[in-house]
Amino acid sequence: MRLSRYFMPILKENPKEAEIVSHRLMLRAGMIRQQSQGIYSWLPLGKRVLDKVNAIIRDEQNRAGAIELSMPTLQSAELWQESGRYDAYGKEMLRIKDRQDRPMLYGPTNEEMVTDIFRSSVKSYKDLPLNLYHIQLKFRDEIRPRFGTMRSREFMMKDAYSFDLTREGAEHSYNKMFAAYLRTFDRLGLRAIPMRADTGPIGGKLSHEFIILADTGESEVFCHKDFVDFDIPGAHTDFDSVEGLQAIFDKWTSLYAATSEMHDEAAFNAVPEGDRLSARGIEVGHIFYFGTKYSEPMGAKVQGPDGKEHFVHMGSYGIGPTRLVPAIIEASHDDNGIIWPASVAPFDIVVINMKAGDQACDATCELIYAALTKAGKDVLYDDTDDRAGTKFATADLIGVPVQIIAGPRAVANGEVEVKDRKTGARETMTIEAAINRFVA
Ligand code: P5A
Repeated sequence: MRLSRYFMPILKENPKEAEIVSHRLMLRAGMIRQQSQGIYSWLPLGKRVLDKVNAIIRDEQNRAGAIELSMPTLQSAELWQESGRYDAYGKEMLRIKDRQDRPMLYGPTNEEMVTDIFRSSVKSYKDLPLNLYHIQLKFRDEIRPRFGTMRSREFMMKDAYSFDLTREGAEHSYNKMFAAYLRTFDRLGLRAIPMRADTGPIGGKLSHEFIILADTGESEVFCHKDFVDFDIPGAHTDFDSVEGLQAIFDKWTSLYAATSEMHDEAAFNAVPEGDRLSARGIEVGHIFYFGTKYSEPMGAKVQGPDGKEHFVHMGSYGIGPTRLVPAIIEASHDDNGIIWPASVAPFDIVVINMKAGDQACDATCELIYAALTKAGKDVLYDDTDDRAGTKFATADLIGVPVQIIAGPRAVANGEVEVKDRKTGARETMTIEAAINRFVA
């Protein structure tokens, strides 16, 4: 992508409305724009990151055996009247009427709708277990939308829903998502700790929030410090192994970890003082087991091996991609801007032409840009006629992991500089060596 033809509206000044660093940097880097309170557009640079986050989430959902579908954002109130949540959900639900005066709503979550899909076609235990997910916009009319897309009114959610014949089966489904979440957050460069949590309007008794420790987090959390170094399940984890996944779950729940709503002071005080971590955190995921809470009132049942009908045991599993992007920034930035983990960086490499219009600089940058693009890298080429200082500041701000800098003096020697955004380390090398370093 040539920057001169791209759309990346950088802000020079710090936006006044931004209270936390991730919000400030997302606005300054031209990643998002607020359209009305708590409702955002994702501009091209932000969209690239969001797509990469979603690709990792999707990959891990698929690995764990979940199946992707797509459900609408607008839902009929009737379904919610069946489950009893239409009145219970309160003011957070945006209620709308269509032209026939039929009550509709902008979905805050999809337990009812997916249960309706399930009951319309699954009739036998032989079709279980089943886990259906989508990555879709949601709307919650939050009292205090804030911190940009961290807590917005319209936001994206990966929501998965599992169906099993028995409670034991449902626990295995829960453990699959538990392990998939550990892997997902790890691949996003984050350390997320599962903590016992309140189930709120989703319901049920068993739930875990996945929390990233961060001073700007909205949740108050308490846990054993050893979680920070626990091993993440590997890529070859067997998601069909009941014992294997139970062992992962048991290990990751063997020490104290709870959000403030579930906090048990006495149990926490039993943890040796030096091992106690009391901190603030960002909730990036939340998983639930709620048994037959929706299947019973909505009549979602299957025929079991005993020939009788059984209400299915369900769970639901949410991740917030539009919250994860700022959460990653909270965890990875410096005074100059964002430092993206390679897995979600909007571009792999930025090529900086320090003197656009200079024949040798232009030719060198074109050569590198073409070679790296051909090798499958996402390359941003800063071919604008901005000052070199402005270009360096922009490259640092948008946090692309590698900068290849072509200035007249180095280029005259057939060389360029390669800068690592994270460490700031710079190396001068031949043009060929710079290309070869990034062409596998
Ligand atoms: C689980 C999937 C649910 O809604 N039903 C379907 C369950 N869970 S949840 O905890 O309420 O939300 C899941 C995740 O969505 C993100 N999230 C938000 N992100 C940005 N702005 C918001 N206002 C917002 N509300 C929820 C969080 O990552 C949460 O863990």
